[in-house]
Amino acid sequence: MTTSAEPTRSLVDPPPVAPEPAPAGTYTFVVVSNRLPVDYEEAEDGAITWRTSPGGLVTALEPLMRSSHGAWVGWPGVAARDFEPFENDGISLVPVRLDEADIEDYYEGFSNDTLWPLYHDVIAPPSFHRETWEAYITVNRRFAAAAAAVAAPGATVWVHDYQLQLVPRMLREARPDLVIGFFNHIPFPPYGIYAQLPWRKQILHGLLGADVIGFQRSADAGNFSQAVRRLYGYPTRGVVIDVPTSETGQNGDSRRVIAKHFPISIDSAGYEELARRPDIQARARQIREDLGNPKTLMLGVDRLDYTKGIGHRIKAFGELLADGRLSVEDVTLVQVASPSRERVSTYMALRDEIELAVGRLNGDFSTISHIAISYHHHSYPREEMVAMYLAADVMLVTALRDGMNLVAKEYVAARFDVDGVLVLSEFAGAADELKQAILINPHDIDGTKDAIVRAIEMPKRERTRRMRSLRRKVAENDVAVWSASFLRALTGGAAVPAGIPDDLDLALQSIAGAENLLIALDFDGTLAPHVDHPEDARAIAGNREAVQALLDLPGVRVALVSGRALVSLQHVAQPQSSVLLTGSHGIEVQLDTPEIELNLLSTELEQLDTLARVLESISGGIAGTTIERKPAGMALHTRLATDEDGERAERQAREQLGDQLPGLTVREGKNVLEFSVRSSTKGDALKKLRDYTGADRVFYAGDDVTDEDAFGALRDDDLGLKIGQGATLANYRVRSPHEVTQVLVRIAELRAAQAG
Ligand code: GDG
Repeated sequence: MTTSAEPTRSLVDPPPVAPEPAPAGTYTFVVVSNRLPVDYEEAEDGAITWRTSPGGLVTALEPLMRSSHGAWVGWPGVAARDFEPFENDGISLVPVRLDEADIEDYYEGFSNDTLWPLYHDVIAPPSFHRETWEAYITVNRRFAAAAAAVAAPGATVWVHDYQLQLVPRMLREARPDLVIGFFNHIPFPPYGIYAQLPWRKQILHGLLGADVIGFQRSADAGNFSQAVRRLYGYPTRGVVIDVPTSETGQNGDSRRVIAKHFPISIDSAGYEELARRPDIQARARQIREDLGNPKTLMLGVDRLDYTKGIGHRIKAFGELLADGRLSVEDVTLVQVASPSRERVSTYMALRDEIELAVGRLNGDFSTISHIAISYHHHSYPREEMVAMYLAADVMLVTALRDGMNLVAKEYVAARFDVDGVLVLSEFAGAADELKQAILINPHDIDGTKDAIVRAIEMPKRERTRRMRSLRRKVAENDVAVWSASFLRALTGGAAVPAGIPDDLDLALQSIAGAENLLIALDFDGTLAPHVDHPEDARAIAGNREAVQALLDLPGVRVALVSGRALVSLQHVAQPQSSVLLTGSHGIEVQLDTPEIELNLLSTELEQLDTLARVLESISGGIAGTTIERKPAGMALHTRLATDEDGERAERQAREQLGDQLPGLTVREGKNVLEFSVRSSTKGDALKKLRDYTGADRVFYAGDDVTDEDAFGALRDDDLGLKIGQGATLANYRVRSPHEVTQVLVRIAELRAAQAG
């Protein structure tokens, strides 16, 4: 998140009398960041004005803030002043005081002179000072205390960025009831670099106080998990880290922490809306005209920061002019370098270095009528930025290391004309998503020069094709999608304790007494841990015995309810012969007979034939696509095809089948499109099983979203058990397949005891 002064402000007059803020401890959603999203101004007569800074984060969180009784905790941007909590633009703001010394040591010192360079792969040498570390602890404690004071019982608190990495742990210690999320806006470095930090264990400990730790790229999350393994030895599996709850780790209890990538984005519709404004388009034309209508206008927009590779960009451009591959008559580079961290000495030196390079280059190449680099050490209103994006034929993002780089996404969002070329460093997080940009290694000056020439010469058709694909990515993954997915992981992600909770045990005592009891169980993730290769899944040790104990009891039936095809389910589960089976989300059933029932109608069989014919012909004509037969449908796989071919195959399949078989059910997955002639859910499977067994009460356990259909089909007397995290309709939850086995054993014991 940018901490530089945001230049555009919409003026918001303070209400004559500040509205009463809600009393402390009542906010159910709290955001904590170094800077509040407002700037302070004091008129000569002492009147205070707050102007909102319209960053992407505010846009994303504003609706939630309003609807969920939210508060924002942060520094209001003016030193050594106490402000009472106040409301601005409908958001409750809770100011945290920073004195001059705090700004020097915690912000400019530890945050921006130690963590920032260290986390950006030591592009500049980090300083390590014990006094600034102490200040970092003190200020983090102040932020944690402020958040703890305003959060309601059980509230969700979302802490942002590298300045506040100790806050999650401090908050958890003060308020174990809270659900705590943390998002790191900048990269997390590889272990070899992170390990240089003298306080490396303390920072990890601080972060691990959160339930969900978000990063920009999966590589950042991987670096973090590796640091946790190396420095603490905690077990990690994929995105899950098991953190012992006791200091010694000896009582075996642990909290589950998620460390995962959630790539941040922008308010893409907002940028497009600005770009479509006639006045802004007119301004874009004006900008080109004022620059002498160059054939190609190139643009760089960055905070003046050594991570952004501004010097590398200027060097590449200068060499192209010197080589005669580009001419100042044809090409102009506009470079906006917005002022940033101007009191930190590295930044002062950088400014001198960049301005020397710009001056030298202009001296060497500019003519009276054509300037090589139009350089601006200012901030501009957002409207002006969008006009520049529209005016620029080529956008240069040459960061040496960047968490995401929002400028790249803003350029794409603004280009509603589906034109313009983005040259993007592979060291910016945005490169993970924006693959249709021209990706460069900015350290490779020759490669960068070639990329610039290629961008300038790119034919219109290729520009359009690439920009269309970039625009789809940015439109589909905007900042609202980002915040929603983080918060979903967070609120569904509060740690699930190990063992059988007391309320579940009570419910088990009740259900064990049913006259006819149906125990219906999902397999993957419920009886068997999830594995990389589905064919390797096996139920955990002890599960078979637990199921057998249930099967031995009168009045109990056990069923497996799976999304797998039945053949595959039989292979991995190897169930006892009296276990009832349903597969393919209820399309296949096997109830006390060796035969699998499919029950397809003759019209459905005909549809299946048509489906096969259409998909075979599409797949036969497009390389890298394959088809898979399913019991009541077919899947078109595009994983091995190029993006373009995959999209074409899926489009053709949808179009042709939409015409020929309009009633078909379509499910879209990652690189797979699945068509079924019969739509069925695990809820349908459960109804079938209930009818067949005549059960008066049902126990259902599952871990997946598809199990929600089964939970939805349960009656008041039944018992739904969700395994793991995530939103659910089930009324009880346990942590893992180990607990499911314990639960099955417990039901068998209780029922045997009740019968005896
Ligand atoms: C950090 C991470 C991550 C810049 N100059 C002006 C101006 N800006 C706006 C841009 C953009 C924002 O500032 C800069 O965002 P970036 O993502 O490019 O970079 P950082 O400031 O370093 O941000 C970064 C980000 O956090 C979010 O997580 O992407 O990697 O380093 O929105 O448009 N805006 C206006 N005038 C300017 O002169 N109005």
